[in-house]
Amino acid sequence: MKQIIYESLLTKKRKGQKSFAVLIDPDNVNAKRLEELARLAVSAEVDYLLVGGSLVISNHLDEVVQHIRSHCSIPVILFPGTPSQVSRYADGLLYLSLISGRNPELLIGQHVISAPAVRSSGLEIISTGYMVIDGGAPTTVSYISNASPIPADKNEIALCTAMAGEMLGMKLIYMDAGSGARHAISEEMIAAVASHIEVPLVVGGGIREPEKAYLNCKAGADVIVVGNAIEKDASLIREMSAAVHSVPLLHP
Ligand code: 1GP
Repeated sequence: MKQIIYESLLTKKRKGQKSFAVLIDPDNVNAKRLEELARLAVSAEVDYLLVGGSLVISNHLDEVVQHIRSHCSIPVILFPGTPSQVSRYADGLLYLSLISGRNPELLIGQHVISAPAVRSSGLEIISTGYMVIDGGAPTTVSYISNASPIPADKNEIALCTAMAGEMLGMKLIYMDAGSGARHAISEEMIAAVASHIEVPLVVGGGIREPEKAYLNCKAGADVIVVGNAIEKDASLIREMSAAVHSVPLLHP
């Protein structure tokens, strides 16, 4: 199975090169908006476009992905909230297992049901240990998942969870405070997790300021995901991307 996106993440991680991803919720975009986002993302040198949400109500995922693809060549990675959110027009798919929760359906149950469709999609599948961290208010993901998030100050739980995910073979750890979280994940927790794993670390949820994106990268995040703040103000794409890419390389 092709591993183009993942190989590029590993290469960047070795160099300490950080990536910026914009999250697009198919429910909140139309063709005009997608064109604007694609244009801004290209000029800001955004690394990845994530498409998905915990509750996709609309039924136009294929259309959304095709529309993005026709306007830019930034890799499109699906971030599915439900097993039905698969589009063969994307480049890759985060195959999420909610390792911070204790809901067997989201750990393995839905994967069993969707496995044949996911495999036959031909997408690059990236096995991802998904960890929801308390962001100060119930978010859609915590409600839908029916699983408690990791408390925001329990760094040791977060790092043990991430270590377990990595040892179980997950290729990526995604720490998420949930879309629109009141409080983004602390740099202390990010640093604790990053120093105990070797796979790339994705961080998202409630990041509103470029400064916070920068500090998260300095703490050890490899990929920063921003959705809500950009939905409100698309011009933030440029500043966020610049902040993430301004982190000095390990071996320039
Ligand atoms: C949510 O990590 C993403 O799953 C992004 O969160 O929408 O709050 O930026 P925001």
